[in-house]
Amino acid sequence: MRCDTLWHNAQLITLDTADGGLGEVRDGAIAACDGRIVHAGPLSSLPAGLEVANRIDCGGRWISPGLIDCHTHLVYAGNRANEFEQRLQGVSYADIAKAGGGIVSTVRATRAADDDALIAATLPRLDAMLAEGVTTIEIKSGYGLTLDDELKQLRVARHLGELRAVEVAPTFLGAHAVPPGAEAQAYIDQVCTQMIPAVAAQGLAEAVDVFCEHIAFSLAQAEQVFTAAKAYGLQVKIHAEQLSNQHGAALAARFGALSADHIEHLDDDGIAAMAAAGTVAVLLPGAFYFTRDTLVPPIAALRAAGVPLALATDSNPGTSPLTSPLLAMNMAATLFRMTVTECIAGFTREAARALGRFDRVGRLRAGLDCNLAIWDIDAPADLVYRIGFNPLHARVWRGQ
Ligand code: DI6
Ligand code: FE
Repeated sequence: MRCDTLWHNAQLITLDTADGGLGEVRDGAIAACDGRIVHAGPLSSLPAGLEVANRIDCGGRWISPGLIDCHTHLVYAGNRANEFEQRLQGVSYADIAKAGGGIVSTVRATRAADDDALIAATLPRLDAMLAEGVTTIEIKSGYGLTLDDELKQLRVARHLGELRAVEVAPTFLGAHAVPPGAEAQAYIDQVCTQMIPAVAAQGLAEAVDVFCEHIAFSLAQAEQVFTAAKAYGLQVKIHAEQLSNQHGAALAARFGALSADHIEHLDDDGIAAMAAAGTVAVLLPGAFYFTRDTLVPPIAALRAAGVPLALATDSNPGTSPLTSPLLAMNMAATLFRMTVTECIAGFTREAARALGRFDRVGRLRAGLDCNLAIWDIDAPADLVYRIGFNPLHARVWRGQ
């Protein structure tokens, strides 16, 4: 057997364990062939007679799977620093939204930008993610809110994956906000009868998301969106129970959703429904922090029920202008009391699960894509413990 590259003299965080742990391996090695892992484990168990084209001595550094950010709104124009300043004066996020600011102000800027301008605006954010070891990123539309502008955002998301060595998982979030001048139900009808069919026909998204909230769309409207998405063979996910309990997570579970995200206001019935359906909980500590939320998601109950816990940045201009998965891990530990293992798994194995990619990325295991983050750290906990420090030594995407 031959392999293209062997990374050796490394310590591994494989996340490939039955008990949900980190799967640490001392004196480990990873071998890759044609972009896939062919061996991940102790150097001593490397297949005998392996021919290696390229050997990389990692100097004792730690290797984890490349990080996966499973919930971002990365593609948009403009920024909302002005609203941030208003909020410092005491104006609430909901009040800003009711006054025509909030999401709608980003919609104006995003509609005015062409593909090139959107790419130029987004690349620095994407590069910040890559600099911290991200190798797979979900990107939602939702700042266009017309068919053409939503397609534009999704096209840009796809193009970003061609410009950089990263896999983009595109999600259609037409049901993010009611566009200015529109009526919610008429707009949702348009999302379901025109936008979802067009997005599906062009293959521009693999999933459909909906913001189910009193300032956005109702439970019945979310159900309508899910029904349309399923009819076109798209997966579903939801922004649920962020500001209030609309029972969106239970609805998502009923539709076999990939994930229910935010879920600060989730109740016991919602937890039971998610556990029964295997719906991943995507926790977004950046939004919790930035909006100064005080209701922590029910982590202990989710954990007890066996709901998979993923983490993401929710990178967006309004509630989480965050492009650092490492900082999100620290926030999850500090604000949500998640363990180091949960934080690292949340940005790797569990994030892969939330993107329907559990069998392809997120662990160091033979057969999976060779996506690696190589870290200058003394122990895995350093990734979660430090604030504002980036110990990434190297990043590998599909073996390169
Ligand atoms: N929930 C959020 O926190 C973001 N979107 C959503 O559905 C906010 C997006 C924004 O304010 O621009
Ligand atoms: Fe979001």
